[in-house]
Amino acid sequence: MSQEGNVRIKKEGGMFWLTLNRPGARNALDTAMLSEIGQAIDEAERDDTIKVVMVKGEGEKSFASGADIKQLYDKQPLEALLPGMQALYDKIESLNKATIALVDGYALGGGCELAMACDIRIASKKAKFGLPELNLGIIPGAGGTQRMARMIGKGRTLDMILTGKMIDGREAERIGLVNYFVQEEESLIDKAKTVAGEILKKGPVAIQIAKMAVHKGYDMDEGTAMWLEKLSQAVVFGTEDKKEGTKAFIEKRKAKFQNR
Ligand code: CO8
Repeated sequence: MSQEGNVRIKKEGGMFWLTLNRPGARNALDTAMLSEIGQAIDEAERDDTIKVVMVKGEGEKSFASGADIKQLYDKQPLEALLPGMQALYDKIESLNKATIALVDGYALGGGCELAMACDIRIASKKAKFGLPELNLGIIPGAGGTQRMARMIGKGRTLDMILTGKMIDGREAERIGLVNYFVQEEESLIDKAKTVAGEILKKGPVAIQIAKMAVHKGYDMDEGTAMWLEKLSQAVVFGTEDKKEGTKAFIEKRKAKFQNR
């Protein structure tokens, strides 16, 4: 994959930086970029040195402005049934690594949906979130109607979708659309590195299984989800990392997890 194409990647201390790189189009997600994001996610998935994928947009104006509207114009009805953006975001949600979206500037439509497919969202003062699809005569189609409702409730989601309004990072934090709103004194990158730093201390197997239990369990009935949790725990109980984590606590030292 090109290191300087529509997507840039950089690996650094267990973090996989994935930068959307079409600043001239406000990082609009065209098919080429979606395909490159998919390849980058595959690469992160296979790399045992990676624990956290950090998704950001190039430039300060936009995280991602949504699907490329110039490409949308020509789309035919049956193309909406193809896997496309929705499948890519499902893949990101199911990734065996933690994911953090760093939102600076616009996160609109498919851009907002991309941020919602990540495990943790951090917003800067310049962040603006919205699902403006109805302005184009379409509806959110990459998880917006579902992930947002699960995150902030049906009432607020319908307000966002039907009015197409944009909200800033502070409001997004207030309603639970983002986990952290970065104040004046701290940069978005520093905050994201601090959050990632906490995840990097954890065992990779436990990260993966915890993610799966939350994401998959959320859509099950509670009794089945509790069983999923129990069975997931049985899996991590069998790992070397569990022995190391508990032993390190007893010996009053930091655990060294090894993905086993
Ligand atoms: N697609 C294509 N080009 C874009 C997009 C976009 N989403 N957003 C911005 N651009 C381009 C502009 O056309 C412009 O190009 P040019 O310089 O060639 O004229 C350039 O980026 C800069 O844009 P602006 O001049 O508008 O920049 P501003 O800073 O004034 O505004 C905004 C930035 C607010 C982001 C504005 O560009 C905007 O409103 N963009 C559209 C946002 C939008 O409607 N997003 C939703 C798209 S639909 C979607 O995501 C559906 C997903 C589900 C699809 C499922 C398919 C099956």
